[in-house]
Amino acid sequence: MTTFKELQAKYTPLINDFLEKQLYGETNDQKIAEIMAYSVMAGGKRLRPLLFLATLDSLGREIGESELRIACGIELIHTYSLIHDDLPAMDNDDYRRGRLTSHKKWGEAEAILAGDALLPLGIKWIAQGSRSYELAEIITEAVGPNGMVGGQYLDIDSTNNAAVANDAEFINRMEWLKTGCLILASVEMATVYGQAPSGVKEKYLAFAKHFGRAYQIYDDLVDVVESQEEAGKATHKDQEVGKNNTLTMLGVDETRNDLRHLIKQAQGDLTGESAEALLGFLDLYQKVL
Ligand code: GRG
Repeated sequence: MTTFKELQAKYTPLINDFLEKQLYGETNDQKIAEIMAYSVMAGGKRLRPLLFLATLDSLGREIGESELRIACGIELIHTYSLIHDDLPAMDNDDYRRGRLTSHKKWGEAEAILAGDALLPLGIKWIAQGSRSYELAEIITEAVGPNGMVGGQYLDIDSTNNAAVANDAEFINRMEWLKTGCLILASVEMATVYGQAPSGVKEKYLAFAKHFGRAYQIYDDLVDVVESQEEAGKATHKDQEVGKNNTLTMLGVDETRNDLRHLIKQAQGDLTGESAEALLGFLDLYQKVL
């Protein structure tokens, strides 16, 4: 059985090679390909494509060119969301993945267009790799108004709205839509593509829901832990810009407790499954506990 570390070591370079080669190979205008590749090839963790591949591996399925194409399609869609999230009209960030954000490097219109180009290309790769209407439906639902875009809208809409600062139900929903839906879709597409039996599929989806919920609060905790290490104090940029999230609602200690609880639940979800590679994703969270 493959461990998470083995899977990561084997597939991260394959994902990176595929992304770079196909982005330039399938785009007629090499300048827009360069703008897209600037963000795609900036050293992301490839978490969502690896989740897709780890699920297939845990289901005992082979991984070849088609599976890699689907996995990379997910990464294109994720990268589009990061480029747009960083824009002045949204989070207005200057740096992402250790380099200038797309709009800082290329200009705002160029960054919008690079994101606009990555979204349909990602959907095309998933459709080409899977030849499945069901996968196309899962991914488009996950990133549309009932998923990631819906969550981003709630986030923007609730910024500086103190009335929701302690509304746990609202904050859970917003974070789930913004971050969890695409993570769940990455696993769900693999269970459909890999033809998991329904009892098995349910366990994998339960895992993905707990893992995906945990990922957003982990991401916020990383900021705090890193700023504590750097500046010796607990600060969080979201507090400064009026954002509402689990961390601003509960504080560091309770958020950590939530994360510990979610990890336990995710481990329990896969009881009885040989899913070592998937369970290994939970080790990521140790960094902030
Ligand atoms: C603009 C439609 C639209 C949506 C944006 C993904 C997102 C929604 C916003 C990004 C802001 C953010 C921190 C969201 C939480 C999701 C998240 C943790 C993104 C970062 O993903 P990682 O950690 O990053 O996988 P890398 O760079 O490793 O891919």
